[in-house]
Amino acid sequence: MKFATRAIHVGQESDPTTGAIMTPIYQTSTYAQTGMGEHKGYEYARTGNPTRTALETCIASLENGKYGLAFASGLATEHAVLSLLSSGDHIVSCDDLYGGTYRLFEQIMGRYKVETSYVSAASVASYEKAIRPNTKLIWLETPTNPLLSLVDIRALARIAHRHNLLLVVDNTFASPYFQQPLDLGADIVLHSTTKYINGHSDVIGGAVVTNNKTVYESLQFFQNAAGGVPGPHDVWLTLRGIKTLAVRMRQHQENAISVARFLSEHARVEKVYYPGLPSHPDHELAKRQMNGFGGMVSFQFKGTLADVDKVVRRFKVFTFAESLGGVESLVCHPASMTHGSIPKEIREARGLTDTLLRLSVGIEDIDDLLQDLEHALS
Ligand code: P1T
Repeated sequence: MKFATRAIHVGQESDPTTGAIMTPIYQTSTYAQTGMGEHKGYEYARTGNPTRTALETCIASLENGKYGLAFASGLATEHAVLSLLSSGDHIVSCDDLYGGTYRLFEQIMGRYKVETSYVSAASVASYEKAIRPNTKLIWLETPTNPLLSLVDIRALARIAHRHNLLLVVDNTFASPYFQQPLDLGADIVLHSTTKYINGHSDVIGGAVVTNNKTVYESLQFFQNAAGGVPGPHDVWLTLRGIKTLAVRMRQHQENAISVARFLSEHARVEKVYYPGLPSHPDHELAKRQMNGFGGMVSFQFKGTLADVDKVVRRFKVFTFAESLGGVESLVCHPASMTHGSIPKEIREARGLTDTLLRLSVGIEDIDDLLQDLEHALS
């Protein structure tokens, strides 16, 4: 089955009891058991829930993976993956990544003596150079949040495996529609399903997919032992959203291309970051390793922080808010919002300046989006 069909049907067969087309919301904390050790596959809802199983099966299929697990948020998913490490281990990651991930690495994992080195996001060689005897993971986002750099997943997978490391890819920005990292050699792919996978800005969630049985069993153990699971209603909303992932992603991309072109020609825009633009340094790589370029566009505004504040107040269709990947367009100021937990000097050294704005281009009519941008930037 092709992607769009799998998004609608995998894990979501009609209910065997009633024939209901939609996966029921199994709003239960526990399940009747017929005798000691005898039950219908479910004992307690932290350990498993059929609505959650449907989502886990569907996301695994969309990532071309064998095993999927859902969590209560993207960060809870990351925390689960980090539970594969022990005190004294080391991570090599990219220097452009979601601020919350950086905070988790530094302020939580750091306390457990797990150290992270951050290297230039797009440079394959820099990851290998940073590997130490105690390195266990290479962890990357591609495209990165918020500067939309790419790294060659296939090349990094070769490096990771040569050094006996696991390669983890946060695929939130591309979504499985535009990129399947497991096919390129990654060991673990994760998502904030809060974003494109759910797509309607009404759920916080996360998921991880792998083909590695040992990794899966460790993550499943952690899911139950630490308990950061999503509730059945959130999971059901995510399943409802995932059915339209293919059609939404196509429209996000179509609108994002128009927005990126518009911004590239605008007098008050210093620089546009969008992998679909031929001028993007990773455009050729994007064409090779992705099936599309996605719906996120960032840009440097020509002006001061005070000017940027005026711009964000003028939007009428775009909403000034954190997050991304919903049907509605959002504009975000990473320095004060999503990446505020990264110290200013580190942020700026990475190119994440005070005049950077990030757009999550929605699926509204493109004429309205361009008119809104024109008005806000004027
Ligand atoms: O918010 P949560 O579902 O916990 O997901 C965290 C997360 C993980 N990975 C990436 C690439 C992300 O962008 C995020 C969350 N990001 C935002 C809230 C944002 O506006 O960038």
